[in-house]
Amino acid sequence: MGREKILFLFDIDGTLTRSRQDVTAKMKTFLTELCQRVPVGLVGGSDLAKIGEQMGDGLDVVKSYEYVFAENGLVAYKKGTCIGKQSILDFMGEEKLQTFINYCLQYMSKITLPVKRGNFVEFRSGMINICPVGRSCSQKERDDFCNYDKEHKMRETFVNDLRKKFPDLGLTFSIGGQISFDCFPTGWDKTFCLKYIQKDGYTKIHFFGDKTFPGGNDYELFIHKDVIGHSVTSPDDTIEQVKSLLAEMEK
Ligand code: M1P
Repeated sequence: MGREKILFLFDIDGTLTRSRQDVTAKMKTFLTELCQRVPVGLVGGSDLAKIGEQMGDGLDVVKSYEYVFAENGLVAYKKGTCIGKQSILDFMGEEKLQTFINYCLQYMSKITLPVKRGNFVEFRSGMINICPVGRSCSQKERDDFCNYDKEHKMRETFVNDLRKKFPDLGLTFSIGGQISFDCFPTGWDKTFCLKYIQKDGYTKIHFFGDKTFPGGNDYELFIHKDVIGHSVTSPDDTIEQVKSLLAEMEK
């Protein structure tokens, strides 16, 4: 690998794990071995608690990788230490925030779905996650909503409505997972994590993500000029692509 300073950066849902599922033993072993060869970073849309739960380390996940970026990097850790945290509350202010949340709750109160559960608005540090079916749904209800949404475009319609209703709030709406969408200030997408990484002088940043298409929450980072983007189709595909890349680099 010569004098290159290389970082491998991974999206989580759909890339290292199945959507909102726990990491497999196979992937965990693979990542542990990879970390011994190159610095590894994680960049997920979820909050830190969910990332820790999925990756099997709880909140200690921040100590297992060179970087852990939760909420797209709006909550950032390097070698186990918090190096940055953004606040959507500071960005929007209470009044605008409440107007926005109230509107979303009102909108969701008017739609009928096959099932509705609880936890429709999740307020995070740097973003708000809106979930029409409710985050407390079961795995089966999650999968059912995901299929229902493919047909009925509930989230797409909701997001289009929000774009029209709130053109001046400076928010971006991103459908990154199966049942919800994220709302965050424009520019606070996954490229946000680069402001921490770039300080550390990497000459090559390889990023692996599954939602690399326009509108997907990996897109902006995937196409960023300072990043070599790799589009994957599943956790197994990620392992195969990383293996090929390592073999290529070691030639
Ligand atoms: O990491 C992708 C997304 O994962 C979850 O989405 P969902 O619950 O809809 O499958 C959420 O944590 C979301 O914020 C995140 O972007």
